[in-house]
Amino acid sequence: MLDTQKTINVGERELIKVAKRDNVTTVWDRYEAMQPQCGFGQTGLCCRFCWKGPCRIDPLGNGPKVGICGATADVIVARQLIRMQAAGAASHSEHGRHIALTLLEVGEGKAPSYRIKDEQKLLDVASMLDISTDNKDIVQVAKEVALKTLEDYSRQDAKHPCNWALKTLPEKRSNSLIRNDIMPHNIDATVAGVLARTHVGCDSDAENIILGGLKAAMADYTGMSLSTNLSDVLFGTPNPVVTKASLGVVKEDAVNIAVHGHNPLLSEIVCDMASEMNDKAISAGAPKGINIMGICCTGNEVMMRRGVPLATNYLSQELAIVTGALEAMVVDVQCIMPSIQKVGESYHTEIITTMPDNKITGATHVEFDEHTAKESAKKIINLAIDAYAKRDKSKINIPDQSVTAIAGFSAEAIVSALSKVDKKDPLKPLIDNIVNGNIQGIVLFAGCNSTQVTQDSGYVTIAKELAKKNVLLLATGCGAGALSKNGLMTQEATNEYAGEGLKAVLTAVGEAAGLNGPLPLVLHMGSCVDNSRAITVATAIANKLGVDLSDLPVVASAPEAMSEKAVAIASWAVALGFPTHIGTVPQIKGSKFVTEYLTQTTKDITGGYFIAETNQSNAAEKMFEAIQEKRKGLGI
Ligand code: BF8
Ligand code: SF4
Repeated sequence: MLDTQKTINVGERELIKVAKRDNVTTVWDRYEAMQPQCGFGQTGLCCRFCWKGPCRIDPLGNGPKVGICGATADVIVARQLIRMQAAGAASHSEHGRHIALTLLEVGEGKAPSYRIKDEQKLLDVASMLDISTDNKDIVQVAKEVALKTLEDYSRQDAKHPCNWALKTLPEKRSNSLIRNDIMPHNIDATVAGVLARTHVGCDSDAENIILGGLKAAMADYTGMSLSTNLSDVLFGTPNPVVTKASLGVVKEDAVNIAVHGHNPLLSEIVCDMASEMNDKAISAGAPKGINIMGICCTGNEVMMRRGVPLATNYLSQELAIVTGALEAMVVDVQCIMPSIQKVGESYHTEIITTMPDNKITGATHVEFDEHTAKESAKKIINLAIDAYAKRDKSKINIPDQSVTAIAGFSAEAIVSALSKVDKKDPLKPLIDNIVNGNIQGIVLFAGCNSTQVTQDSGYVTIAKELAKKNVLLLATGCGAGALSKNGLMTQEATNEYAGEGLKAVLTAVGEAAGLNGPLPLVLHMGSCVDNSRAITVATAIANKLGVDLSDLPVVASAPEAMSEKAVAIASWAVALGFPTHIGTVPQIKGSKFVTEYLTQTTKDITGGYFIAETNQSNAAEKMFEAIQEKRKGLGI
């Protein structure tokens, strides 16, 4: 595999060479060692759900067409798919539960490291959840909001939808989800239900299984929606901020600490303590003090709220260590390659795990606890300062990259920018420009990187093509990472790549918002759980027009999807009615029924459907066609 096939990012390509020099194995080396990958696994036709198996279905030859228990290819494929959706939902919802429980502790005065940073947001959330705030102090409101949120994890009345799903979607969409039995009543019960129904000898109707998976995906939506909003309450609602992205953000003369993972509960406090302990790092010989940077979604969280630079996204996380100047990589949960410990050992980097249920053998574990968050953060920073002295100067290779990135586009920030154009009716300029065609539609880029795709190429290629066709671009997760570190979250990118209509709108709004130029070409909406921010915007537009989400010229794209969480997100995008592109080969191709159901049949049920397309230009074309179809439906 050529380095040019590994990533499009030039700085990262240099570091891949350095890794080779230093005898460090990276994700791409392990990918090559794994070839050829098993065709049964790739198509979803291998079942290991009981110890009579593994059972392999032979799709072409004369081999078995059913498993030992009699499960068909359709059932085997569908069951595995929905377990992925449930795992994604569990991951996002555990994150959400952690935030909700912390808010409860703040409401009960038990978490001194945290406070309510955005009181207005808390009041807005309370009102959305029908909690009266009259004559209540803000701490009491926090407690009630947390308790009402936690009902979504404990409700037993299957007829009562989750509060956070019901209240954040247009009524038409909620009703259709309820009608099709894909509206969850309880996140935990929905996830457990998927595990139960996919046990050997249970649900053996592929369609029924798929619908169960869409419900799990909606549980995922519920978990991320509450995560995003309650994180805003605790840590502030993001506003546009100018910062940097790419591995060029590592500083040779600073104690470099990367926060990696997903949960802002830890990274926020590390950032707070870093400013307090900066002088200590200077005294330890690092003239620039402490330099915090982010990786993956925790990186997106602190980038959005604090302007902390983003070092990189998923696939190149090991390369941050290969710079030879990273003192510590502090990780919490999700998307942390187990390999980083081994890479860290080749340099001086401390890998610090923090969560009791996410440890890495050999790494230093500093247990994080909401009650003693500051003490843990202090310990972590001290470890990093100590590591600075252990650097091997001959191993330092920091890419010479300085890429500006404008981030921080929460739904509130977008509405606020639009309100500078029309104070009374902020959504009007956006809707008017969609109607008049200056903006043809909206695409939300989300999801990961995968060894299946040259890193970041899917995002960058498709974004440029759709921008030319006047599609408004939003991004989250590693998609936001890709688009920021490759220079598309800048005003220059708008001038260079946006079609005339889109450029005119981004310029008008940017100028009105005092940016001295256009909004960036791609609006960074945050981490993966922040995908709910785009739904907030879409719901506001749908409600204003009196239509459903599925009527809007809005598409989703996950060109480099890899994780179970991404499967869950893409699936709820389909459940909400959006044509949803995936650019990696999903492990469902062994079942024609499942493939057709997800790419065609769901269109009649939810209005949404998957567009599976690995060719990036074709994908852009197909998404644009989907946008045109929706425009036609609206008569515009
Ligand atoms: O939650 S995009 S690789 S980092 S799963 Fe992971 Fe995928 Fe990145 Fe964020 Ni999302
Ligand atoms: Fe085989 Fe059925 Fe067991 Fe799966 S559940 S391993 S198909 S016997």
